[in-house]
Amino acid sequence: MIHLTTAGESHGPALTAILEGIPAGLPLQPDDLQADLIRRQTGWLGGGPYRGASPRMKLEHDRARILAGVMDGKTTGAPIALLIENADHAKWKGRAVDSMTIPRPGHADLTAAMKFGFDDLRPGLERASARETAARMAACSVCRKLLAALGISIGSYVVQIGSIRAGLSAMALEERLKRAEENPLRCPDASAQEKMQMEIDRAMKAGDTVGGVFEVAAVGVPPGLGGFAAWEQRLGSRLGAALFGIPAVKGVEIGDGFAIAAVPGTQAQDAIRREGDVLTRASNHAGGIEAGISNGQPVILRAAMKPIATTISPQESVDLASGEKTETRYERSDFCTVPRAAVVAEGMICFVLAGAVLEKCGGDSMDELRARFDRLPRGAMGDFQLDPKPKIFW
Ligand code: EPS
Repeated sequence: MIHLTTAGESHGPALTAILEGIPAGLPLQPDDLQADLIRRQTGWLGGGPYRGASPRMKLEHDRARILAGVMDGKTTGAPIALLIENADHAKWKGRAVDSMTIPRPGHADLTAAMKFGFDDLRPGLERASARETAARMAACSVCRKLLAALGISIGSYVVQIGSIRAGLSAMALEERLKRAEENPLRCPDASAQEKMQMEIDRAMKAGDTVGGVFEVAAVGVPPGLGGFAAWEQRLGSRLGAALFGIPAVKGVEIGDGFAIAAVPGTQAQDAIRREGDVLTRASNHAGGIEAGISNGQPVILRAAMKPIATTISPQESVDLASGEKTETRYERSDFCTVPRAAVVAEGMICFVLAGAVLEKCGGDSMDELRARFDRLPRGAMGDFQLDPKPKIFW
C-alpha cells in the first residue's frame, strides 16, 4: 500500500526519498520532520549528540525539503518527494580522492566489490553508509504523523551498550519511553546510562567501537493488523525485515523472543482475561503479535546491533589492488550508533505499521482512513460473533 525509495550517496550532493501511498489531507510541513531528523543525528532533542556519535553529526544539520506531494500544507495523495542536502559534499566536490582498495571487514567494501566489480571501494560504501538512513528517517516521519493522527505512537529505548545492561524490569513501558528522551543515549536507567557512556569512552580510547541492543515499542496499535494466510503477511515478518534493513542490525526479537524459548508453554503465553466488557491480557510476552496479527497490546521489538565496522585500531585485511596482506585504514565514523539506530528503528516501525493500517482500512483521504479506523473492533465482548452450535466444516 505504501512504498518508499531512497537515493543518494553519503558524500554526494543530497539524499532523496519518494514515499508513495500516503492518503490526501495529512497536514505536513518540513518542521514536522525535524524532530526525528535531529533525534536520528543526536539520539534526543535535548542538545548535541552523545560522545561517540560520528563527528559528521556536528557538520550536518539535516533538514528535509518537501519537493512534491504536499500543497497548501497538506498531502495530496501523490508521491511525496523529500530532499536533504549533504553539507559535507562541499569538501568532496571536484576533488581528486585517493583510491580506496583495502576493505574493512564487516562493512560493504568487500561484498560490494565482489558483487559489482568496482575499481574502487568508494562507490559501494558511499551508498551502503548509514547516512542513507537520514532520507529514510524523513519519509518514515511522515508515516509517524499519519499514525499519530490515529492515536498510534512509536518510541524506543536503549537496553544495552557493549557489556552494560539497563535494569528495566521494574519500569513500566510508558516510563521507559519518557525517560529515553531525557538523555542522548536513550537509556531509561540513569545509572546504566552513565556506565554506557563510559563503555563508549573506553572503546574510543582503545580506537575501537561498541554495539548494543535497543527496543522499539508501538502503543495504540489496533488488533487485526497483519495476517497469517501467507508468511509475508505476518506482521512480525514485516517488522523484523524492516529492522534487519537497518545497517549493522544482526538480531531481532519480538516480545520476549529468545528468552521465551526456555520456559514451559503454560508460562510463555499471555493469559486472556475479561474485565467488564473488554478482554485484557495478563502479560505481553508475545510483544503484541499473535499468529502474525496484532492483538491490541503494545508491539514490542528488540534489535541487536553489532559494533560499527570502521575502527581506528587497524584490522587485518588484504589490499585488493596489490593482493598483499595489510591492515585497514581509518575513515571517519561513529564509535557507537546504537541510540541513533534506535531512532531509525522507530521510523522503520512507523513505515511498516502505516502500511499495515492502510492495507486494513484503505482510504484515499485521511478522513476516509480515520472513519474506517475508528470503526475497527478492539476486542470488546460485543465485537465477537461466536456461535456455540456444532458445525459441519467439510
Ligand atoms: C552517517 C554518516 C556517515 C558516517 C556513519 C553514519 O558519515 P561519514 O562517513 O562522512 O562520517 O558517520 O556511517 C556509518 C556508520 C557507516 O557504517 O557507514 C549518518 O549520517 O548516519
